[in-house]
Amino acid sequence: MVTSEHAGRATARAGANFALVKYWGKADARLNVPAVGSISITLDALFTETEVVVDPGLASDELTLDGKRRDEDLAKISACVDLLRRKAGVDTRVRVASRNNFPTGAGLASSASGFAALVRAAEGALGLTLSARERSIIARQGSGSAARSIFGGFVEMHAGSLPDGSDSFAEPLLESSEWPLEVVIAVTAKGEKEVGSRSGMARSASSSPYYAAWVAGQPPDLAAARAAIRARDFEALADIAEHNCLKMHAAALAALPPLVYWNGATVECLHAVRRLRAGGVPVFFTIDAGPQLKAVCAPGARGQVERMLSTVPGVLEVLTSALGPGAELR
Ligand code: 2P0
Repeated sequence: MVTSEHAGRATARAGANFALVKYWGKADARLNVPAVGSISITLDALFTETEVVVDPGLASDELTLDGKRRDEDLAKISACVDLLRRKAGVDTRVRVASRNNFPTGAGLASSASGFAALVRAAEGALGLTLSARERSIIARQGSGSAARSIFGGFVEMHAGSLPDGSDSFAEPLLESSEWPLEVVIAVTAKGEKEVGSRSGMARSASSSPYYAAWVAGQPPDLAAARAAIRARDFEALADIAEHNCLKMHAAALAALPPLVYWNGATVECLHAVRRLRAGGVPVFFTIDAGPQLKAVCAPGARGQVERMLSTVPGVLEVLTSALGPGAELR
């Protein structure tokens, strides 16, 4: 039953996020429950905007991404909208039109902002009113990191332990205005990555001798990052985030076949950020399942970091962002 006066069509925007304590590995692939919790920041300058139109005339869902039909992604999108259709008690098909204002699928977290915007827009179009926690649980089933983009600022994702995944959701830790860090992203390659996160995680879990150590090390890393964020302790957050990132990549590098997400420029950027930090600039790096380097800056340090990363050979483009809000209707 569609009840809201806005039902039928809604548009939502969600910011990309990246993790400072990473999600890598699943406890339940069917429900997409992560094996570990994670802590992320949501960005304001990199976002997905998605319109969902309920159309009783459609025989199946339709999806366009950046203006092009994406039939290959339709099954995942339909499965996510099905969760909302079930809550609304309807079976009507939808037309989904989604746009990213940043490169898709190159380790810039397009699935995070994509599924968060989809859930928020489909909820509106179907006339539902969900709690933020319900949104996060549904977004997680689309993509684990999307559970975090429901919220703005600093966000913690709980892995949870219940078999139905009902305690596997994200929650806000700190609003962006409470600690306005900024980020500089060094884009070192464009185009879709070779091994997606989903198969990379599965390969790490099944073949990396370091995977068990990675999972076991996560609770203390989460506790340390949570405490650093609550205390606005930049140095403590920098130490734990760099360590956690390198541990995730160590587990991935040791998979069979190996997962090498970095290129030469990624490594040069890593060294550039380390040199800046050693020279007293408040900045640290993190790298996800792709070759882009993300530098997190204390307020005031962004300009210097941006100038430095722009000069690193192999850097194609430098993007900057403040922290931003959670998924919201437009
Ligand atoms: C993260 N990544 O915490 C980690 C670090 C990539 C490296 O979450 O299978 O696209 O859809 O749940 O969310 C990317 O994984 O994976 C990711 P699925 P997702 O940001």
